[in-house]
Amino acid sequence: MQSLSRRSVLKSSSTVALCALGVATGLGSAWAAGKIKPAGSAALIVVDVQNCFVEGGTLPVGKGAQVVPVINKLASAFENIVVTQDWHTPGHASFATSYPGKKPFETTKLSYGNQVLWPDHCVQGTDDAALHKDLKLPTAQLIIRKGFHKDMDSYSAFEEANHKTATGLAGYLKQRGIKTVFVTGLATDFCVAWTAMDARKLGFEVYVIEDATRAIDLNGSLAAAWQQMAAKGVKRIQSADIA
Ligand code: VGL
Ligand code: ZN
Repeated sequence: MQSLSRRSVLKSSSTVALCALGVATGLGSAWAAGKIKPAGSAALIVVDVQNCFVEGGTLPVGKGAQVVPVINKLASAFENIVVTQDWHTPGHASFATSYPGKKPFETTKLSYGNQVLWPDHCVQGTDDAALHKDLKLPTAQLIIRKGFHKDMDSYSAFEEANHKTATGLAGYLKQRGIKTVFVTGLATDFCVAWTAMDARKLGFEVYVIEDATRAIDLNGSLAAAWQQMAAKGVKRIQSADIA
């Protein structure tokens, strides 16, 4: 009898220790007792929630529109919000139609490395490239457009695919005293992941809010993206973790 109750005490104290470890290291949100309250030095980045990436668009991400109410709700927790738009020229280098014989979702080699070839999407000024009509972010302060150089793609909101050409977003955030970014939007495994990883590289603390994203998941790209993000110190949380 006595040893039984002793064992149950031991068991419960080890659970407490695990919880404390989870909070201390920021490992996963499951252990976190408290919620995260974004500070004045935090920004919500809303990536590419555009008609092109939802049902009826030219490059629809499965269930893409489901991020809209999640992001609208998150917005009230942030003083600072930045929105991005994928904004390609007609005949863009990332379009399969720019290469005779190539089909969408095949790849090609460009000067800066491998390029996935996409259906024509998010062409500048088209309704397809407009922000989703139900996205309600009246307090957002900046809309940054990317992928507008005809010969180069830009998944990341910070730098284009050559890893040299800056979009200016890092300078903007740093001049405004932003230290932490929370990344949401479409697609988890492309523009969200590249934006999050570049933000780490540029010295920001970075969270990706998983249920405020949806993925394309091309040949295992989603699992690979989470792995690469974790390796770079990007923290994976859920919208319920935000106070
Ligand atoms: C994206 C593929 C091509 C994205 C943009 O927003 O994730 N993916 N262009
Ligand atoms: Zn694109």
